[in-house]
Amino acid sequence: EAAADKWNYTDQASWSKMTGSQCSGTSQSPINLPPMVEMEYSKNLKPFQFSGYEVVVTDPVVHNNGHTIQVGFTNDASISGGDLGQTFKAAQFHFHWGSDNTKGSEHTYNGKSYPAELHIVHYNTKYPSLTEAVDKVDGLAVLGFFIEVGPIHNCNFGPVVDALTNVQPGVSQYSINTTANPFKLRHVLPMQLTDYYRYMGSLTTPTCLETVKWTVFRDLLYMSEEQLQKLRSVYFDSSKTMQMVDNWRPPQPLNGRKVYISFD
Ligand code: 1SD
Ligand code: ZN
Repeated sequence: EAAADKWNYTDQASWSKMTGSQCSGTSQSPINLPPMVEMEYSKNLKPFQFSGYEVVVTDPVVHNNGHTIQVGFTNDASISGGDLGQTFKAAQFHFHWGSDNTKGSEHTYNGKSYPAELHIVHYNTKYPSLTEAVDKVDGLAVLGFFIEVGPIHNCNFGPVVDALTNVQPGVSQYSINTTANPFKLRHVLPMQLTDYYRYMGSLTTPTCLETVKWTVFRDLLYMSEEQLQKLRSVYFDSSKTMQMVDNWRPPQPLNGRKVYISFD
């Protein structure tokens, strides 16, 4: 792999020394979402239009990239509305999680961490690909969802979580059989999608490019303790010395940025 991929979560101080890094910039992600009174209601933050989210995901591939578990697919799914200005196409989704339930999310709410966070990475359709869009100021829109531990198995995450035993490093790509395990992007998301937080930020991984319009939803997702344990049972690399846990970056300074809310 390219040198740019050689970073880890235990030495985050060195992220800013990487070539082309913006990791010590002033509009970094994640952030702590401040208490309600410190956020600003915006009437422009209308509901999103989710297109292609209701179809059965085609050719889903679960990939251990050494930093996270990422799921790619070939069907078209996109978002517009939500004051994005343009249409953004879904490229992949992935997770960040902790070694225990007290931590794991990247964003926090009023100082509170959740056991995990789901990110759906979208790129502006004015660019031909995620790679082209990633360094453009209006390139990316990431949707973030807090994942809380719940009492029951979330069957909507079943196909992905059950694939985890097959994506240990070395066997890094695993295709989900959608005949046996069909799933839809919409079903992975919470029912209610009208209430969200919005701010301008960055990728949460090197090189932390400040090209992301962030949306974090108010409604939580749930996974069972067993499902969270399955995430924690993946290894970072083929030496299998470190379980893939705590692959989250802590909140970064707001530096005067405003956080807007779609509800009041
Ligand atoms: O961590 C992911 C990274 O794996 C990659 O998907 C990148 C987009 O190219 O996005 C970041 S994040 O900011 O969505 N965490
Ligand atoms: Zn992420």
